[in-house]
Amino acid sequence: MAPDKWPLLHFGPVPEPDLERWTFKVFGAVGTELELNYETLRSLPVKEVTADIHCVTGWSRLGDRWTGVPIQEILTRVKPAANASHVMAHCEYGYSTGMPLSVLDDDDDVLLCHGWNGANLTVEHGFPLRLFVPKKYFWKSAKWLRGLEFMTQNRLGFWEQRGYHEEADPWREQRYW
Ligand SMILES: Nc1nc2c(c(=O)[nH]1)N[C@H]1C(S)=C(S)[C@@H](COP(=O)(O)O)O[C@H]1N2
Ligand SMILES: [Mo]
Repeated sequence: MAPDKWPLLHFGPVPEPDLERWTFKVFGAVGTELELNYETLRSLPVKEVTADIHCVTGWSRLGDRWTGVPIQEILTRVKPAANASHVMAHCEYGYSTGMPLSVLDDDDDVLLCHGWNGANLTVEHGFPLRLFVPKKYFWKSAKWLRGLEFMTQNRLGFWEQRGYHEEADPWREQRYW
């Protein structure tokens, strides 16, 4: 798929980034809550991952380069509670998506992503920050991420409440339930 053929898919409007006021919060069942501003976020170590993405509606993109803060950088700072089992990603305009902590806690390719193929993500595709979880269908890769909430039990996110499969494993084609 050519770079100009990256479909846009989201519910609601594209937010206008206000980097002066932007914050990213990690809260809930953690040892230490964390709040970062944009500058601090961008000062954290980054990693580049080459990965494929799969949208539940049938399209994929193969081999793009995704840059961002490896999730381990956040997990070691906040120290999830021993009974934390799930994480909810919270975004602008109330979009949310949840996953087991074991899915987020992946030292291979889960990122707080701000770059794509060598440049910043475009706003349409989630700038200033999107969660990137390439092992799952792409609706888990929440755009305009503003927070991660650690939870001691599962809750359903936006698309999960609307019938998308909770586990979303593309290799098992877990699309809807
Ligand atoms: N904040 C937010 N993130 C979102 C969505 C959304 O509606 N809102 N849609 C998801 C879905 S269903 C897909 S397929 C991808 C699409 O990402 P793209 O528009 O960058 O291709 O974003 C995911 N992240
Ligand atoms: Mo999607």
